[in-house]
Amino acid sequence: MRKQFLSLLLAAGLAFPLVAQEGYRPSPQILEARKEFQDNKFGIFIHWGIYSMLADGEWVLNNKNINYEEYGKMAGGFYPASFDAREWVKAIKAAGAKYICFTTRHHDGFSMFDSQYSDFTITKATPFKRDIVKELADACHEEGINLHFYYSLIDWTRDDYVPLGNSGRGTGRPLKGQWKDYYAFMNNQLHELLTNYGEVNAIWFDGKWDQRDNPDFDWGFPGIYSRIHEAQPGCLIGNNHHEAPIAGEDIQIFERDLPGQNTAGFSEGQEVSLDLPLETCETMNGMWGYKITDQNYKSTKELIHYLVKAAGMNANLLMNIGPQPDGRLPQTALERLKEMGEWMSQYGETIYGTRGGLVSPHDWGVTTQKGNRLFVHILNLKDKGLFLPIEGKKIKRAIRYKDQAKVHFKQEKEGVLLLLDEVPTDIDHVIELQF
Ligand code: FHN
Repeated sequence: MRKQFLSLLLAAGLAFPLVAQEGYRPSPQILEARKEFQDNKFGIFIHWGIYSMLADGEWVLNNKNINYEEYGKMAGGFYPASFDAREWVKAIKAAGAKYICFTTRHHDGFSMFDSQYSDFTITKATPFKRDIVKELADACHEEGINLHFYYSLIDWTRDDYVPLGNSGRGTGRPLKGQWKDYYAFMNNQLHELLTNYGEVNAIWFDGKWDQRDNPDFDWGFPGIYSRIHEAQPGCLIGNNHHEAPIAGEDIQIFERDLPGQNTAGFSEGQEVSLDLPLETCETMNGMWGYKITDQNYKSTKELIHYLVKAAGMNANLLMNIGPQPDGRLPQTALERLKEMGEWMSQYGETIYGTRGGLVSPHDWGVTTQKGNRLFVHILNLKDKGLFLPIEGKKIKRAIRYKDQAKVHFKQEKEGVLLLLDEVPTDIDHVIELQF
């Protein structure tokens, strides 16, 4: 099945083998973790930090050229009294998501965990003092939700962030430090994250793209990656660098676009991996971090379509929420989670554990597949008939997934014509074909 899907991608000019991974042999444990990750299909991204107090997104320090010392003082007022990790995790689990990716430290350099390598942390610099990552990790482990840690490569406040790029230039921090110190700092913090919080299923790096002014800069990823695997051999590694994954990376990440698309401009020239799990990340509204004026939430239908399309393109969806400074998830986000959960409780079987299906994505929708079951997700069809170019496979049975009603079909050499009783109007009209 995978072969067929890949050949369709190739035919569409979408997928290529990646040479940058040459020589890398993932361990059996990593291969198993990759499979579990792909089976999980749906995760929730959480961008949260002290920037939520300014309610203008996670880039506010850079965008407003705020002085780094003044920005740092905000930590003294960060007291998210309503934060309840269990409530978050329960709402996310009820949505059908199988993992959470949390920003342990974003570009502002503030650590949402207790770290002996920085004073700019939730436990030392705020009156709240509670280790948010610890509470979230414990809640995830209790609820059986996988845990991924976002970790920024960029730092807009430290003086030893040497690969200085286009961002963070207006924060006024002195640049007098040395790269070796920053590198050691990152490795030390990653070690803390991987040894103090139980099982971590993935580390999600971000920010390599900031080195544009310094294209030959060497981040020393092989060293970072091998230390991660020393600490947790089954921990997956993803790096949102908008380039082909390099040796040691397990997930190919697409930002604000489905694999093979480039509407957001982050995926230019990015070839879709044939070998690696794919993940696409997107915001529920418009911004990653909390922005008070951004009420531009996608509808539940749009979110479900995004998830289904990602699955049909063999990718996971990592859907973002930006919590409020009081520690609550925004009400609209909670409503979307609830409605997605209702849909997933009915249709989850057609998403979890599947891979991109035999029929490549079309305007009308996508297909997902599990063994000899092909799920045809009709998202946008104005007719009662749908032709599927399935050749060389005998269809034994066609049913409407929601009520198991028989669907009439005609099978010819060139493909199968599904004859529906009516023009589909559901969010996702799923037909199951059994071979
Ligand atoms: O700069 C970040 C941004 O704030 C956010 O974290 C996203 C998530 O994919 N990644 C970066 C932009 O590529």
